[in-house]
Amino acid sequence: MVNQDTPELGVGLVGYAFMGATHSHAWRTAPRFFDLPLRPRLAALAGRDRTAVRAAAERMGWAAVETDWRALIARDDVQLVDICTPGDTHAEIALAALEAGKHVLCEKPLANSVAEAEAMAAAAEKARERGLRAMVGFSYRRVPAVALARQMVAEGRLGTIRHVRAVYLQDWITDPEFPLTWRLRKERAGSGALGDIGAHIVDLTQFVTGQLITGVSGLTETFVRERPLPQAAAGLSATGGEERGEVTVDDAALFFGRLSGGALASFEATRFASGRKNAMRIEINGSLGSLAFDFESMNELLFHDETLPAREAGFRRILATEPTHPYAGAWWPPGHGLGYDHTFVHQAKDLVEAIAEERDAEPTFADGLRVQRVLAAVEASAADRSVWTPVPGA
Ligand code: SOE
Repeated sequence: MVNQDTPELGVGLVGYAFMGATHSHAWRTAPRFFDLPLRPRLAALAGRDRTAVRAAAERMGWAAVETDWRALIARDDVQLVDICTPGDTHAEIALAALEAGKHVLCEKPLANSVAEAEAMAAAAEKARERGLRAMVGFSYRRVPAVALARQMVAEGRLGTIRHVRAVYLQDWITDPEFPLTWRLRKERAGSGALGDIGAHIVDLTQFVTGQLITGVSGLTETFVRERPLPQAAAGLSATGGEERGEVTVDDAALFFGRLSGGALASFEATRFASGRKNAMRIEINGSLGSLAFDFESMNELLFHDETLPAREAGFRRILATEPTHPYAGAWWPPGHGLGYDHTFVHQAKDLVEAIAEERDAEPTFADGLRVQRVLAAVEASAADRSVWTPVPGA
C-alpha cells in the first residue's frame, strides 16, 4: 500500500532497546497497512555506542546513525524526533527538538517530575503555534478493544460511571536477585511501578471515562531494597554481578481516587504479581452497564448491558476484530487478532495523521502532564501516610 508519491516524514529515533524496537517496527509497518498522508522514513537512529547503534540500525531498518542526540535533532532529514530513552533525558531532548522545529513523540511517563512535565507541556503549547505536534506514548489507548470502550462510554452505553477498578500487574522483578536495572533507579526512571505501569492505568482511566482524577490517597512499597548491579541488560531481562546497590523506587503502588464525574476509582501497579506478565485490566461500572478489559486477552472487551432483562443480562465477550472496530479494519479478517506491537503501529499512524491534518496529536504533552500530576499526588500521599491529596489543575 506504500505510495511512493506520498510526501515523506523523516523520523529520528533516540534509543534502541525494548521501546526503540517497538517504535522502529511501528514506523516501518504503519504505511504498509494504513493509507497515510505522509510516508514515515526511518532517517536516523541515535545511541551513544557507535558499534551497538550501527548494529541496531541495520537490524531495525534505519538509514543512518548518530552517537549524539543533538546531532540527530540537527539533521535536515529529520522532521520528527521520537524519544525512547529512560525518563531522565525526556525533558532535555524534547525541549531541544521542539526548539529546533521538530515534531516530538515521547515515551511515557512524560517526565521524571511535574516540573519537567510542566516545562515540556509549555514548550509544546508554544511550538503548536508553529504547527508542531507533541505526543506522549500511552500506546494502550490504541488497543482496538480499549478504543471501543472509550467510544461506548462516550455514547452513554454505561450511563453514569460509578466505579473504575484498574490494575497493572507484572512479575519481572519478583526474584530478589534480578539486577538493579535503570527502571529500578529513581534518578533514571523517576519512580518504579508507579510511573512505569501505574501511569498507563491512570491515562487509560482518564481516556476511557473522559474524566480526570481529582484527588488520590496512596501507598507505595519497596519489597526488595538491594539488588545486584547489572552486568548486561536487554529489554526487561538482565544479568547481575557480585556488587549490590540500593533500589530507590517503589516496587508496587496502590491508590484510590475520585473522578471529576463523581466516580470512585482504585488502582494497583506492581511488578511483584507472580504469574502475571502484563495483566493490565480495567473494569468500569455505570448505571446502565459495565465494561471489562484485560490486556492478556487484548482482543476482547466484556460488556454487561444492565438495561436487558435480568434473565438475558450478564457479561458477554465482544471480539474487537471487526472492520467496524477502531483500527481493526486495516489488519486481518475478523477473529484473527492483534498483539502488543500493533498498539505502537496505531500510535504512529495517529501521529502522522495529526501532523498532516494540523491538529493535536493525543495524548498531548498536556495530557502527559495531567498524568504526571496524579503520580506526584500519589507519591505525596504515600509519603504522608495516605492523606487525601488533591491533584492540582483537575
Ligand atoms: C515495563 O514495565 C514495560 O516495558 C513498560 O515500560 C511499558 O510501558 C509497558 O508497555 C510494558 O512493560
